[in-house]
Amino acid sequence: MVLSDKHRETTTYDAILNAGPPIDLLAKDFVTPIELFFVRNHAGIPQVDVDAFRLTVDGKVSKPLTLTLAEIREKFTWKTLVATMQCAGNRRKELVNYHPIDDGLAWGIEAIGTAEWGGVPLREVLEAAGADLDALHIAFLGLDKIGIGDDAPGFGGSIQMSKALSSEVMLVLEMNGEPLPLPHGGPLRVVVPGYVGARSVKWLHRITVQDEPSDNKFQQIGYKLFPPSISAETVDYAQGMMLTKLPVNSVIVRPQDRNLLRAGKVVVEGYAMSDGEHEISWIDVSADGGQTWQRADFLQAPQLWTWQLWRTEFELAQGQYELVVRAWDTAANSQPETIASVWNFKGYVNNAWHRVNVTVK
Ligand SMILES: Nc1nc2c(c(=O)[nH]1)N[C@H]1C(S)=C(S)[C@@H](COP(=O)(O)O)O[C@H]1N2
Ligand SMILES: [Mo]
Repeated sequence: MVLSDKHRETTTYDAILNAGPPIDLLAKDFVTPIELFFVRNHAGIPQVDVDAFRLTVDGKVSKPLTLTLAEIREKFTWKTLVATMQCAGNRRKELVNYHPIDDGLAWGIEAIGTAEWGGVPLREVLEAAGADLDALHIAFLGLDKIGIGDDAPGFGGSIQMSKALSSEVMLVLEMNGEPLPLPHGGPLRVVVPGYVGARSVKWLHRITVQDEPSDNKFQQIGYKLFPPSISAETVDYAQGMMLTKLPVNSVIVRPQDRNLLRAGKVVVEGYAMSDGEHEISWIDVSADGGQTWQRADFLQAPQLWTWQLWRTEFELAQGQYELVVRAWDTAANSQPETIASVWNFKGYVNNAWHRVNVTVK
């Protein structure tokens, strides 16, 4: 794990852990090893007593539930799903370089990882609680304390009922075949494939069926998108767009910006990701700043809910090169060309064409 000073903040509880893998090791494997999987926390990691732990399911339900971890395992259908998790702040650094952003972590391209998640469908738990399926939202609450004092609220967020009932949304107890590690929300988290990472609430202990989105500050203020014209001074948070699905994105992982390369065959590789509901269908790579393009090869068959790893080669003579990548998904969604058109003062969901400048000697 690489911890920069920027990624260390402190509360009265403990240091806030935020970390990502070294880029050399990013997206080398289709399933990310746990030690290379980014961690994004807004507060200290809570110490959870697994024996005393109970998940509460309440709100618009006919049979409110309090479940132990063992009951969650036993009462519902166990399944595994390989899915990519990506922070809404991934690639924020490029936005910051274009125009300053006060808030959030200046992530490079490393706030993304893919795991095999083990757990049970959220839908079955909602059905067991007799959830009113006409209710509009499902709210999640974590055990971590945002702020100081025992009455400080946990990190929370919500998704629409229609997404909550989809088979890919899971209550997760295992990651890559191991008990869910504490930094990733152990013993229990929700995983909402295709959505910004913030909806995959960690240290989950309460699920509430309700008609309004969560009133948690990470739903009402954080993780809202605004057009480039809105600033911290002019913002009315009530007008913001709550982030849900991630837009199509693609990133050059190797070589890295400002790398010095040997003339001849240059391998370019990276990842691409859509909203998960659509597979990536085409990845275009340029070595001349976007004037000419060639199609990259996929390193595995496209699949739903995961990233697409890709690679291509160029024959490059001495000189300066701007490598660029852009992708499409099967619904013909693609990426905007410029950072200017996606810049937003919170620094979310940057999916502009990704550019890397290299020197070939
Ligand atoms: N309880 C809780 N859940 C949380 C967070 C948090 O700070 N507290 N961070 C969210 C954000 S912003 C992201 S991107 C993902 C990151 O999951 P990971 O740390 O397992 O990669 O967790 C989400 N769930
Ligand atoms: Mo995030």
